[in-house]
This record gives sequence, C-alpha cells and structure tokens, in this order.
Amino acid sequence: MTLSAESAAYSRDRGADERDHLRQGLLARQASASSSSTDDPPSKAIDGDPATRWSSGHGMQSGDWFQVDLGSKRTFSQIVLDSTASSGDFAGQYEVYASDDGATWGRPIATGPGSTVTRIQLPATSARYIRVVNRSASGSWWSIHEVSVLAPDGSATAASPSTAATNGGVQRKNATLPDGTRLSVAYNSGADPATFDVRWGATTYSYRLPARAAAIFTTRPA
Ligand SMILES: [Ca+2]
Repeated sequence: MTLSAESAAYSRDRGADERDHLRQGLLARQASASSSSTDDPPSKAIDGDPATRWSSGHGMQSGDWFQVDLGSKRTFSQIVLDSTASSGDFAGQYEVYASDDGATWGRPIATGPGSTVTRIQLPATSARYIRVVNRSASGSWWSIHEVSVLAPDGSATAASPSTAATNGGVQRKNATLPDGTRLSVAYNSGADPATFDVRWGATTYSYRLPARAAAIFTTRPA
C-alpha cells in the first residue's frame, strides 16, 4: 500500500461555524515563498482576506515552497490551505516541514494530496516555522488565498478523537467528523522508521512510516 493511494486531504464547504473556527487560528506573523508573482506577495496569504492570494508566478514545479513564521514556537495540530477563489491552483501533492529556526527542517511531518481546500491534520506539533513544499507539476500557478494554522484546542469543529493507542513509536488516533468522514492518523514519534497495520475492509495492510512522519487515512461514508 502506498500513502498516496490510500490517503486523502479532507475538504468541505465552509460553514459559519468553520469561519468562527478559523478565527481561532494561530496568527502567522510573516510569510515567505520560493517565488511570487509581483501582484501576489506571500503576505496576501495571511491578510485575512479570502479574495487576495499568494501565487507562485509560474507553473507549479516540484520543490516550490510556501512558509509561515508564527513569531515564536507554538503548538499546532491542523493547517488549512485555502485556494477556493483560484479553483485548480492547489498543490497536487504536498509535504509539510516544521522548524524552530527556519533553517533546519528535518523530515516531513505530513505528506498527502492537495485539494481546493487542503486540510492537513497533524499530531500536536511545536515549532515556529512551517513550510509547505509542492511535489507536483502543473501549468497552473500555485495559489494560496489564506493559510490557517490551528492550535489543538481550536479543532473542535474538525475532529473529536475517539480512541488513541500507542504501538511502539507509532501513535494512532481515530476520529469521526460531523459529516461521517472517518479519519485515522498515525504518527511515528520515534527516531527510526516504524511499521504499523491498517485495516482496509477485510484486509490488513502493513505500512512503513519514516521517523517523525505522519500519515492520514480518510474513509468517506458511502
Ligand atoms: Ca488573502
């Protein structure tokens, strides 16, 4: 089983409760990017206005990145990349990195496919800098109208963990969202790659997770 085949970013239309929810997010103090269109600097992805955007200024290439500085080390568990007003301009595959100094990034803390609203669930992570790296190619520019970074206590409308278990260095959490979507998050907190099992229908797959990496498995109701 591969991560890309069995995982999916979660997205849905925004409701009033979610707009309230987003206002509870951590404030990104500064934003930067590997490149930008003159009209769409990185600051426009953190200005609170869904009509303005950051854009890459060129067709998406693997390695393009967008970064926010939270101003100090903060704890977060969800990142939302909203490209609603530029339909199709989302990164097709993303990697998320976290750093305390903006220079040393280590391994990705999350990877997965993007969507118009890319909602990335994470184990609680503490860092000052967050970098999202695109790993897909497209003729479209990469656009982010707003990026939201949410603290663990601000995730009430998104997920309510129902079970938690630890298997070696792999922490597992399951949650059911209000629309019935079921999430299973696995995080390897250890220093070495770890293997864990994922049940998919009647079959159990063995999945290998790099150190400090997270995988999100999504099951939508029929
Ligand atoms: Ca904006």
